Amino acid sequence: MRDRLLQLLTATDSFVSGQEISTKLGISRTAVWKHIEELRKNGYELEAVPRKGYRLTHAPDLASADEIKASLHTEHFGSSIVYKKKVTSTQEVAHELARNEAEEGTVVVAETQYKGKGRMNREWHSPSGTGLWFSLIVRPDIIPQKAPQLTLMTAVAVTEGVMEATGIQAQIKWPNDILIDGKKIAGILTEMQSEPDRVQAIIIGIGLNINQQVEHFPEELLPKATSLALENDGVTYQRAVVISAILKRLEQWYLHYLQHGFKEVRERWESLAVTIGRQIKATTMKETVSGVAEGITEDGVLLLKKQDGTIEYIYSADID
Ligand code: BTX
Repeated sequence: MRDRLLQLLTATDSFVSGQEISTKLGISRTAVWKHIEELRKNGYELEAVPRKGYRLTHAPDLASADEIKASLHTEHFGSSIVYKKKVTSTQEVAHELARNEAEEGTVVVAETQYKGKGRMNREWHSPSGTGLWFSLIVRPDIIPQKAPQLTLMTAVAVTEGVMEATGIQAQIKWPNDILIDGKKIAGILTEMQSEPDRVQAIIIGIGLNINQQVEHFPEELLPKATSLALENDGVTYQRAVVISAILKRLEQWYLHYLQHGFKEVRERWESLAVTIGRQIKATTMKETVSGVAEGITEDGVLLLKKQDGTIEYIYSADID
């Protein structure tokens, strides 16, 4: 009910009458008033004028299920949202839900993670109430070898979602970093539950720095990380609006991918990637290779053209 009430109030800058809310939500005028009071207790500011109704003047930055649903325009991504104040990692919660038959499109979102993880068990810094730390469960009918394509698809959707919600130009750095002016704004971690020849679930984890100010970052991250607010002169964003834009893009690309395959995802990825066409250094587990990034393969493998003209296939590496 609260998400539908919020939807009505946020859809306009002017007043919505108590009668209209009562009719649209199918509840009594007294119930409307109680829900409005509930919103106020949660930090919403509303102007109430007799015979005109209610007008929303301030919304707090909450990323709970109700707030997200109020701005969400998807068919089924986010139709089930599990919201937690504090978790080890949203990946862990989502894995557990996926093992217990959670439906495709289920989202786990947390205000903070105390064991947020990146690739290869690196730490993902997830300070409370500032960014978006969330995991999405999908169940594509694909073979496990194709799962990395979904990481690239996610990078496209996050980049587009950020640009749509904020107007800030973001770019992708292979394989899964989202950057603004060379600094990391988001990371993606995709993990899989599978049988030998079939994917059961893919858990797409996304960490996106939104409202952190300088003091929220550990010193060692400051030179290489940023937040949307820092890129916007410190002015903050509504996290629910940003996650809604990302989930919408994710759903659109995912349906497109299932129907038409990876081709257009790959083309879009290459057009958003800062890496492609540039001289780079790829540090893999066993060596460092330099060359020009030519593009990616169908499986998301980076093609590096070395000085002698040969092509090196980079499966996993850190790029400078
Ligand atoms: P990654 O291995 O590419 O990046 C991890 C590295 O990024 C760290 O070693 C550190 O240098 C840097 N880093 C850590 N925290 C931040 C941050 N907040 N902003 C910018 N840079 C940072 C990327 O791994 C994948 C991250 C996925 C995080 C999401 S959050 C929701 C879900 N739950 C979970 O535990 N992980 C995912």
